[in-house]
Amino acid sequence: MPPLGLSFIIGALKETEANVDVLDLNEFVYTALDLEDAGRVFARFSHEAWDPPDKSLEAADLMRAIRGFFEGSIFRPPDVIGISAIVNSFPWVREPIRMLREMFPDAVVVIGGPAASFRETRAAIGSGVAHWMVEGEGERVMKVLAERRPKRAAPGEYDGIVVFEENGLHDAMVAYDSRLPETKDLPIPDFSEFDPRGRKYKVAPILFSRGCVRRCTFCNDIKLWPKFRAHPSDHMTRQIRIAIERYAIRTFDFADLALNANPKALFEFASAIVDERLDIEWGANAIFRRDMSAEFLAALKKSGARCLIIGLESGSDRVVEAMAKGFDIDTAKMNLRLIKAAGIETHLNLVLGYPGETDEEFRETLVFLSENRELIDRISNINECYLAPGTAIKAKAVEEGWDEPFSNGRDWSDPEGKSTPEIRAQRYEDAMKHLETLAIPAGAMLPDDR
Ligand code: B12
Ligand code: SF4
Repeated sequence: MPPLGLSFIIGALKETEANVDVLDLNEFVYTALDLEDAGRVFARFSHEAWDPPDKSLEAADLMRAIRGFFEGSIFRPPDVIGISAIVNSFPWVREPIRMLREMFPDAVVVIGGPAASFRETRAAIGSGVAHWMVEGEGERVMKVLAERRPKRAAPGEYDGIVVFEENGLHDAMVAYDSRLPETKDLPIPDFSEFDPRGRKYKVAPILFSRGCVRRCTFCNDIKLWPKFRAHPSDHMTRQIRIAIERYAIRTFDFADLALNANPKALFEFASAIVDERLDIEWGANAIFRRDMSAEFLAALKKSGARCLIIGLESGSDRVVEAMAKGFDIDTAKMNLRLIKAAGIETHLNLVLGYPGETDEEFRETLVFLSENRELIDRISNINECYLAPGTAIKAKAVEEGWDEPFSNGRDWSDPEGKSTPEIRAQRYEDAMKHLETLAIPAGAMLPDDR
């Protein structure tokens, strides 16, 4: 799938005078690593694949290959270099950025994406890497930086964006868009630089809404998209038409955090897909909610819904309440029954070892899976609870002294010793065995599964 975030940025930059060139380092690295099946790496449960590159020969070889890739693909010195990085990949981007700065000392270097969006990861990236780190949505900020090309700016308002200096970051300014554009003013994501037709893309990412209406304690996605807003239906159907007509793609993965966060808007969009006879198939993340009706789900099915991926996280009412999930277990069961009855697959996410989760509460999750086996098609994600930067639970852990602000978020133990790294590893193993016994597939669906 071509990357959606970058495609939005490209769409925005193409509204300016800028000439835009795109290098897909992700794709290059997977090809250079000669992974037989790169897709399976994405499906891995462990973080190992993303651990910092060490000084091994493989890492040095890879960096040499990346330099060769830059030398063979950049034909005009860029004025501005934008890099998109997630938290997991920041250790991998420092060295390629150092190379780019050496090759193009006059260029303004900007990092955006989740890695630049949290104070903790900005500190980990450190000084001397980028001139700018951009928090959150980057369409308008990147337009301003590409048009004005400043290496620094005085803290405060700069051409409609907010810029500030951060303690410890010497030569990097932080910027964010304080007046996020209405969705109707956002560009249509531009996939043309990724040439989806020339490659073997079968599925396109698509986005109906930004943000979420819930505030789960372990979630940092809401920090990336603080304000919930849905795209107008005609914006969406136009995008779908482009994907069908230009790239012959009819299968879509919604990148929304919760596609049904605004059911009324989603009902209208689903109806527009049907009215315009778009004939597509799609999957999306969703939330459990009391007001999910059979009629609503029938409309989603008719518009091409294949699966809904929902964060159940736990089978215990106390634990989901502590997580501030915004539903109870009875609602989850009722929703699963209706979704299956509508002919839509149900995929669930689980979080094991939330702070304070007892053995008994963990067993409630296993019992939930057994009792509702027929209503569950897949467990998409199953993870030991990770204290991510920017989350309410991480802030609590730091305040109460059972985790460090810049820790890896994986080695913590709660104050009562109910959740420790060992207990979580054991729960993970037990849950995986349980899923195997129940013959519930675990792991995200891959393009080949479609
Ligand atoms: C869809 C999705 C995927 C899809 C991507 C499909 C595609 N081809 O686009 C798939 C399934 C492939 C995927 C894979 C992975 N994902 Co993912 N994914 C998402 C999800 C749900 C939405 C991303 C998205 O499309 N957003 C829509 C666009 C518009 O937003 P955006 O990408 O954030 O881009 C905006 C800003 O970040 C910013 N921006 C981005 N780049 C740049 C660059 C510059 C220069 C500037 C100025 C701004 C800027 O502007 C953009 C436009 O507003 C997010 C959750 C989330 N809240 O974002 C997780 C998320 C990004 N994924 C995550 C992870 C961990 C992964 C994997 C590592 C999983 C794994 N174990 O393999 C892989 C890594 C893939 C990779 N190599 O980068 C994490 C990253 C953790 C973090 N906090 O950084 C997230 C945040 C989910 C989470 N909370 O755990 N993912
Ligand atoms: S429902 Fe999902 S996206 Fe929304 S706050 Fe909770 S975990 Fe985050």
